[in-house]
Amino acid sequence: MSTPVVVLDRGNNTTCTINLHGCTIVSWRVNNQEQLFVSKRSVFDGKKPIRGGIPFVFPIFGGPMGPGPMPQHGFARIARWSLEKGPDRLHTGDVEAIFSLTESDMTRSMWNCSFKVSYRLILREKELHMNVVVFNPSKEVPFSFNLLFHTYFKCPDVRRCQVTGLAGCTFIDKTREPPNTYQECRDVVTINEWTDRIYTHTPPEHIITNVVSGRKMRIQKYNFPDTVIWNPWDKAKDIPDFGDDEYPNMICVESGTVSNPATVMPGGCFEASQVLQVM
Ligand code: TA6
Repeated sequence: MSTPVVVLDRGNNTTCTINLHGCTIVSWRVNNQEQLFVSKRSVFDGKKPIRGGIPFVFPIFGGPMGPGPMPQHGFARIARWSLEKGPDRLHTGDVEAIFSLTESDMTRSMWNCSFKVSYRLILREKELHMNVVVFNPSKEVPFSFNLLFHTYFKCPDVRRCQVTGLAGCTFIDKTREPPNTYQECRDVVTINEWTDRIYTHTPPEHIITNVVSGRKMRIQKYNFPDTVIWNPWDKAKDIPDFGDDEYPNMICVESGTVSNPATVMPGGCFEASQVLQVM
């Protein structure tokens, strides 16, 4: 069964849209130019995570801690979300939609928590605003989780991209065996090899240069303390839903709470947001 597709379109001749499969944003067009990478081998059956766009990683980042049905990067990427509100045009001309995810038989089979995730998107002319609230309805039990926007930005040649805002940050390098911790000594981060790094306690803003049409992409984040940088480089050949020759055309810069899980107390909530802006 294919996942529902939702389109937010600002219209008014400023072809500016986003398309979602489930709650993975699979397309974001600004002035009719696609800003996101989606592999030509990606699967859209709702059973396997989509290879590209902006997958929603929750309640874990990475592999499960032990045996069991919890998939890598959690269940949110393949869960059935509800379209709670919209798409609605706001008085500003922007378009808003709100999606929600609550526990189900599927989630309970993987994670014994009652929860509600509310995911609000606002599409502006050159910006995409993404806000998430995780609510704990329990009266007694807190829970902890990771949450991350696994954003695949499209680019003509990843080797020409530079990412600001990481100088001096500590990062976990997952390409090392075992993964080890280092400090970023470069002013800007570039990609010239397999790169898989969790930068911790990063500043609230990054700029990626040389994305689509040689433009820059600004990322502003709130309450997302970590930033993951990933490009599989030649490892793409080991990823079935990733074309062997596609890796030069994407860079993942992912805002999330990864190195330390977030904790929500009974009756409490966690809120975080990210704004993407084409410069
Ligand atoms: O965010 C980087 C990462 O954790 C990499 O280690 C790589 O596994 C990537 O995510 C893709 O994961 P996926 O489960 O979508 O194949």
